[in-house]
Amino acid sequence: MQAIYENWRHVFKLDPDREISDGRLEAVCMSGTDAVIVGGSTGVTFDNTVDLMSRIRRYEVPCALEVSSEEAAVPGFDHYFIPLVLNTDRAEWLAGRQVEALRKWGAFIPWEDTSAEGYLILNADAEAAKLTGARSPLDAETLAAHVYMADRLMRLPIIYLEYSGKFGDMELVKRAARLASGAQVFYGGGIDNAGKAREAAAAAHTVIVGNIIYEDLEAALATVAAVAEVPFGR
Ligand code: 1GP
Repeated sequence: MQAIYENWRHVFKLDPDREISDGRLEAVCMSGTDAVIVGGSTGVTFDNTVDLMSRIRRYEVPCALEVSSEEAAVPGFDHYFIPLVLNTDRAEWLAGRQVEALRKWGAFIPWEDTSAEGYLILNADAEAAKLTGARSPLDAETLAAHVYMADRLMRLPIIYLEYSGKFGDMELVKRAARLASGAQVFYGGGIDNAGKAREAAAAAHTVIVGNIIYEDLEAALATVAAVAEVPFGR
């Protein structure tokens, strides 16, 4: 069975903890992006997640939730992504909190619509890096080892190279995507114009655009067409 995200090349990520007007949300949802992911590192609650989901649901765009806390797991999304942070020594972010949540909710999870993401947080200044104690940056060989771990040993369906807030090293991203034999490589971080979107689209399977939506909507919207221009063979 084909995963819903398999053909996603461009994704907008919206943070439930940030305000977005109806007009701007409409522009994002009608932009031609392949999907919207709802997620954030801090301040994500059940209420602000339900609220954002129901507003996105006015549009046809596929809508997924990246579940980063048990309290904010809201039913009704098309797909659920569960991040497992691979480059941290704090096991709670790899399989600790997740196991705690599964003890309670494991029997109720829509497994067909749920995928694990092997998260590599590569910008030490990112909120998520501080929160999880991510070891970053990683040199090329260490990154490659993490890709082998995620892709070959753990056989995770997705590897998420997270540079949140900073445009990453596209050579590293390219290398990771080339090494991944089964995993789909998501790239996110610092895409704030069409040029960076094109570069990221040439390096990764899927490009995720977040913050610029809130800073410069026109620039954010321009990334959709930019990614569509770049062919990518898996
Ligand atoms: C954040 O990877 C996404 O989780 C996107 O990053 O906000 O820097 O675009 P930016």
